[in-house]
Amino acid sequence: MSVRDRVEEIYKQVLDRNAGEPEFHQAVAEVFESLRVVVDVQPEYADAGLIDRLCEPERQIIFRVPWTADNGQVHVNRGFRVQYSSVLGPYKGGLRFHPSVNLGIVKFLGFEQIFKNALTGLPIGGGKGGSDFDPKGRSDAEIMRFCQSFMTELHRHVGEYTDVPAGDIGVGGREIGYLFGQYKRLTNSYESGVLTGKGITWGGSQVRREATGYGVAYFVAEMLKASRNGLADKKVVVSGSGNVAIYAIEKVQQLGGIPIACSDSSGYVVDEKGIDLDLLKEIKEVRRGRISEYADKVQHATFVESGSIWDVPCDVALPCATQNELGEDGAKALVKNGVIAVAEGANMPTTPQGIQVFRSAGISFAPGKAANAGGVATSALEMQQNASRDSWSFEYTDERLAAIMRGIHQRTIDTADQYGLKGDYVHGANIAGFVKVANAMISLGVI
Ligand code: NDP
Ligand code: 2IT
Repeated sequence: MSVRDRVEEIYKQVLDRNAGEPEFHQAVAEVFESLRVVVDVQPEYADAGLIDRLCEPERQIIFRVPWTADNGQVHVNRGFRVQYSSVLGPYKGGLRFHPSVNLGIVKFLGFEQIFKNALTGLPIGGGKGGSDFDPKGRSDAEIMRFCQSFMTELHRHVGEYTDVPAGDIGVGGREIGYLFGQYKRLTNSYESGVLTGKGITWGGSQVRREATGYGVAYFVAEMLKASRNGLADKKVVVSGSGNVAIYAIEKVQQLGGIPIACSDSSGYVVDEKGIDLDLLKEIKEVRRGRISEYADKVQHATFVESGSIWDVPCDVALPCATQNELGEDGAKALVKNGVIAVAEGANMPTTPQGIQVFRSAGISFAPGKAANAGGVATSALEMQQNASRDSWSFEYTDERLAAIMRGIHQRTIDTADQYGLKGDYVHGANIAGFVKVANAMISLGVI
């Protein structure tokens, strides 16, 4: 059997053994596209069950999460933690609370995380978790009771040398606080390194809150640097208005770009004068409100309830909401309106058809594995600070983040070059991440 045939056989097995998990299939398919390129040159990577092992999580935990609402009603949610790969370090990756969460979603996120974490150059493995709990409209007390119940089970599976969760959709500083509090109570130890994204006064790192969004902006500035004078004066459309979107907007502004639109699940707003960040933070971070409130407050801004944010003409597009939010039609609209670069702040926000549109049009396109790695990289910096009982300044941590993003950008384009795929960030990120993980797997034997 040829090496290529072997790879196809493994891919078919993945589909058969993980039925009904389309997002997981999609994430695996995207990486396999790059693996075909690698095994043609280095067939040894198809030996010793290496790819088969990489497709199977080391451990998958599913548990019941019962909690009581303010009105006394008992709810039962499902909790997940997929501990995917610990070959480079403790499992590391966020927790997502959203009604769409299921095992397939957590597996796709965990799979992506392995390669993303490898690309950072820091010693972290890959994992992901979460729950189908819907935090929308829930009181602080309900969120706290849910987090406590979730951690009551999760605590036996995590630890600073084992598995280190952080935030993702629906999980921010407030939730990490409640989760850490319950972990501390159950274990009777102040084990700071068990979670990242903690508050600055109790073991958190400066810049972690900002890191994913800042990192996306640093990355896209690198993409534009060579030929286009960076982000200066570029019109930027950012989908979402959560943690990643808000801090992508902040850093884009600091780098001279003009973010003109953002969104949430109810619609999008356009402000051609540039998004008023203080107002956006007030609506989203303080009041936890809806994006339409922005247009209520800013007269010249418009709110569009149905329709696609990708119809807004721009130079740079940063999808920062969720998976598969940018499809073929959105990509075509962006290309038609003259977009020059797209960088994924979210995980897998662009569909394979969307990516194909950008490729065919020669648009610079950076996958989330590379462009949004600043969040987890700064989590690893938080772990470093916790381990050494130190805390760094905002400026120093931000410099470290910027250097890490430049490093990821360089590694990605160098790897693409090396395999004859100049300028292809998708293959570059997949291959650079894979080769690092694969070499470590070979060293550690069949485990
Ligand atoms: P938040 O919960 O802070 O914000 C999510 C934003 O996306 C909200 O505006 C939300 O709108 C919108 N959104 C979520 N789901 C949907 C949906 N199904 N349809 C339309 N809009 C949706 O999450 P983050 O900003 O932390 O995460 C955003 C993305 O970035 C995710 O893909 C996440 O995996 C990825 N990411 C996050 C990192 C982090 O450090 N937080 C690191 C790397 C990647 P609404 O409020 O209306 O639901
Ligand atoms: O997708 C991601 O990289 C995250 N949600 C952040 C993970 C982390 O451990 O900081």
